[in-house]
Amino acid sequence: MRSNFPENFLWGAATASYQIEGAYREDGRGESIWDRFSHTPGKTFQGDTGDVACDHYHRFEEDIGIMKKIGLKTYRFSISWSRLFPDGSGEPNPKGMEFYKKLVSKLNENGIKPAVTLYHWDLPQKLQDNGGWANRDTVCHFVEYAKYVFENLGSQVPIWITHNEPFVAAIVGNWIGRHAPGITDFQTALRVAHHLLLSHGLAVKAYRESGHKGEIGITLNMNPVYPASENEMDKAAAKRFNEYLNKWYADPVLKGAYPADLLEWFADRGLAPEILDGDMSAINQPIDFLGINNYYSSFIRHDEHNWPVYASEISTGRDRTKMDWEINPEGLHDLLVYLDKEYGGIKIIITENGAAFNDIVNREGKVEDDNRLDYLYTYLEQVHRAIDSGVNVKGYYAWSLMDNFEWGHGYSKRFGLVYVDFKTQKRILKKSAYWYSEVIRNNGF
Ligand code: IFM
Repeated sequence: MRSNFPENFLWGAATASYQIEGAYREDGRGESIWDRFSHTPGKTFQGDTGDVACDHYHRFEEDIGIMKKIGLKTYRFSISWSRLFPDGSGEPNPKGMEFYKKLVSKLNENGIKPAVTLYHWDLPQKLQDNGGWANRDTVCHFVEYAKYVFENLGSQVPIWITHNEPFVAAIVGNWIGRHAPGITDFQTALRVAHHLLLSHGLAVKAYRESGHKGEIGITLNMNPVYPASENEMDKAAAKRFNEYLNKWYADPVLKGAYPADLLEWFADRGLAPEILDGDMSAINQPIDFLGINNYYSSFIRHDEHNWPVYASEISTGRDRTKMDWEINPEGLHDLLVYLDKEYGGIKIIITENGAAFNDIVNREGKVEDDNRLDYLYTYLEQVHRAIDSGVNVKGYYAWSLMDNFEWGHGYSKRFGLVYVDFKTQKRILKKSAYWYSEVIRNNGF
C-alpha cells in the first residue's frame, strides 16, 4: 500500500530557542525566565540548564546542513525575545537580530522554509519582575517585539506562529509551577492565559498591518479527550477537560468567546479572568492556519480531589514513551476530525509530534531508534487517514530536529531525529531521520 500526501505538503522538524541555542550570555542576550528557573536549585533534572544546550547559536550552519541532508522542506524554530530586547522592551540589541537574519537567510539559501515562533516560553526576566504575563503591560511589550521582528524578518519568513502552547505557558508555569516562572496560583494562570491570547490577536493584527504576505497562526497543544467510562460524571468531566485543555484557547481565537460552560464554572468559583471590552474581538483575528501539537490522548474521569476542574487523566494500559505518555496514534486522527468539524474546515498544520525514548549509540556509532520510527510512522498514517477523509492538513513538523533541553527534565529525554552528544556536541542522524528523509522524498510511504 502506498500513502501519498497532498502536493506541496510541508514536511518539517521543529525546535525552540531555549532548548537548543545555548550562548545564554553572549552578544548582549538578556536573562529569561528559563535561565532564572533552571539556575534555581531543584527546579530541573540534575540542575540541567540551557546555558549551552545544543550550542546551535554557534553551530546553526552545521545544523542547516543536517536539515538539508534529511531533505526538510521547512524548519520551525523560535526567537529568543531577550536576545533581541535584553530587558523585554526599550532599545533592541542589534547583535541578537543579526543572528536570526543569518539563520533565516541560510535556510532560504538552502530551500528550507523558515517557520518562526515568536514566543516559546522564554519571557525576558525583567518583564517577569514586573508581573510577567499576569501584567497587561506585557501584552504591549510583546506586540512591540513582534513588530520589530516583522520589520526585520517579515520579507524572508513565509510562516509565523505567535505562541507555542499557551496552555502550558499559563497552566504549567503558573498553576502547576513545574515550568518557569514556577508560580502556583490558578487565578494568575487564567489571567496569564488571557493575556497570551490577547497578545496573539494583537500580533496577528500587527502582522497584517505590516503588509507582509506570509501566513500567521498560533500553536496549541491539543489532545483528543475521551470519557473514561459511560458514567455521567465521567462524561461531564471529559467535556469540562476538553474545554479546559483545548477549547479555552481555540474558541477565543477562532470563535471570539471562551467556552460558556467553563467560563461560568470558573466565574462561580471566583476564578474567571478579567476581560475588558474589545478583548475578545481583538483575540478573534482571522488566522491562516491552526498549529497543533499532539503527542498523546486524554482519557478522563471525574476526580473529586482535583480542584478546580475536577477531572483527571487515567491510564489505559497502552505502551508509553519515555515521557510516560501513552501512545495512541488513532487519537491524532480523532483530534483532526474533531477540529475540522468544530472549527469549520480550518487549515491545520501539525507543528509538533514525536516521542522520547532511551536512545543508545551502538558499537558502529549508530542509533537504531525503531521505537521512534514506529511512533512517527503510525501517527503519520493517522494524519493521512484524516486527510483522506477531508481534513485540511497542510504540514507536519516532527518534534524535534535534534535532542535538546527538555525543560524540567533537562537532557534526560531525547526527542530528536538527530542524536546529540552533549559533551562533544557531535550530531548523529538516527535511523528515524533516515526513514523520515525517505518519507519526505516519496511524499508518503
Ligand atoms: O519539548 C516540548 C516543546 O517545547 C513543546 N511541546 C512539547 C515538547 C515535548 O515535551
